[in-house]
This record gives sequence, structure tokens and C-alpha cells, in this order.
Amino acid sequence: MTRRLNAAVAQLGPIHLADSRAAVVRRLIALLREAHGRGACFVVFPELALTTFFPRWWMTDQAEIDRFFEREMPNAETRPLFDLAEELRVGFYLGYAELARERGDVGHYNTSILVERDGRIIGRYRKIHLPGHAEHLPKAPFQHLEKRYFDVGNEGFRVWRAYDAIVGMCICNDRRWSETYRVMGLQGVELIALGYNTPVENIHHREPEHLRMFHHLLSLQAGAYQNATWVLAAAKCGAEDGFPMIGGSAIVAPTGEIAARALSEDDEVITVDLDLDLGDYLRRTVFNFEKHRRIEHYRLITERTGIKTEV
Ligand code: CDV
Repeated sequence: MTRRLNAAVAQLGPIHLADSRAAVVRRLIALLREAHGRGACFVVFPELALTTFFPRWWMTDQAEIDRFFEREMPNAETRPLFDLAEELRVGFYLGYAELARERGDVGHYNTSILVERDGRIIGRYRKIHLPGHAEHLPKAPFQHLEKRYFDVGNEGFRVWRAYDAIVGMCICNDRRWSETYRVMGLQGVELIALGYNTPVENIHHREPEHLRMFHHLLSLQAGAYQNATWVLAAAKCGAEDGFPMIGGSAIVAPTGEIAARALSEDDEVITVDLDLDLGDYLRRTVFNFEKHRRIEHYRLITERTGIKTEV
């Protein structure tokens, strides 16, 4: 008998600077209810799902920056979402900015969590591939200050047993890096959940707008196929305070095919009844890692970060 998981991606439309956490959580609750109504027992919400995408704003006052961070999870504002998830027996992935006090240090992370159907947090991922810049770019139309506001994630790419599957997490820019998927692929991942906030405009280099969606889907589809895993990707999209971000939330099958895709740039739920065994034939054949990988030729991947041509 095949293992199945009815899963949803809950895309969010814009969250503006003036929007309160409570208002956002009401939207998340409405999306969770809709997903449950369609039979889903796992929902993927976006990256930094509780606030606007604040790295677009230059800030120097740490207290002002810290307003966007959560000191505990759940907290008073997000508690209703956890309570509803437990009541409806729906698990979820949620992205948010985490302020962590650990061993006397303060860390700022772009974080996601996995919540089981009983409302317990069972997994945490801290974003590793932080994009953007740390310095102020006054000539740019907006900033992308993830390298200023966040520390690099310090917990690796892990997988968890959840929802009767082997589940991994990553966040936004991580999806563009083949290493992200392969490290989880080597742990037998069957489903990767990810959230993203992708501006329509590339502030570092002028490029045709359609390429943003193409590269987004290309990355998801290649990562899914080459590691025989489902990929569930949730956007926060539309224009936040006038700054547009792409939609295109998608559920991608282990074959690399798009099984469902959001059509709007607003709050929207898409669902697929996942066949968790669909990737098995790929893992046995073309992507049988044990049989075909040649790690003796992959040394540079972990020893060298940037390009160095020696010929
Ligand atoms: N939030 C992100 O990580 N955004 C990046 C942008 C900067 C390219 C992304 O990969 O979509």
C-alpha cells in the first residue's frame, strides 16, 4: 500500500510594515482552516511569515530591528495558530525571525519550524545561505540586508520523522543551491518544505523579470528530481508597501513535475495528495546514491568555497 500525505502550501499576499502580528496570524488561521477543509494534514507557510520582509529596510537602531524578531515560539500572538493546529490535527511549517539567547550569546536567525499535528514543535532550521549585503546601498531601489540582520544558521540541513514521512526544511535562497537538497537527500528526505520572499527586481544586476520565476521553478524542479523528493514551496508575494515579490508557490513531485501551482499573488491555498513512495523508483535506479555517487571526485565541494582556476 502506498503511503500518502495530503499536504498544502499556503501562500501569503503582502504584509505591510503597518500590519500587526495579530492580523497576520488571523490570515494564517484562515489559510490553515481552508487547507484542513480540503483534507490537508500538513501546511507550509512562507519565510518570515509574521512580518513584512524587513531586510528591504535600512535600520541602524538594534531595538528597531529587534521589533521584527520573536523571542519565543509559540508566543502570545502565535498561540492561536498552534491551538487551532492541535484542534484540527494539522501540522505546519512556519518561517519567522528568531532572536535566540543561547549560552550567553544573542543570535538573530531567519528560522523555520516544523510543528506536529499535536501542536508540538519538533524541528527547527536556521537559514544557511543568506543572500544580499550588509552595507547600505543608497542608490538601490530597496535593500536586501539579510547579511546584516541575520547570523548564518548553525544547525545544518537536518531531516525529521514527521507526518509519517522524512521531512527536511530550507528557506528561500537555499533552494537555489544543489548542496541544500543533496545533504538532505543523503538522509533519505521525502519531502522538503520551504518558504520564500523573492523580490521581482534583482537589485544587483538588471535582468528580465521573467527570469525570476524561471529560476525559482528551475531550482525547485531540479532539486526535487535529483534527490527524488517532494518539494513544497510557499511564497510571500505581491507588493509589500509598493515593493513587488513573485508568487509561484508550488508543489513539485519527485519526478520534477509541478503537481500544483498558485495562480494569484495573494493569500491562496494549493493542495496535493502526495504519494510518499513516488520517489522510490528513482532512489533505486538513476539516483541510487550508494551505487552511483563517486565521492572521491567531489572533494572540492567541501574544501573550496569560491572559484579558483588552476589551468
Ligand atoms: N529571501 C531571499 O532569500 N531572497 C532571495 C533573493 C534575494 C534572490 C531568493 O533567493 O529568492
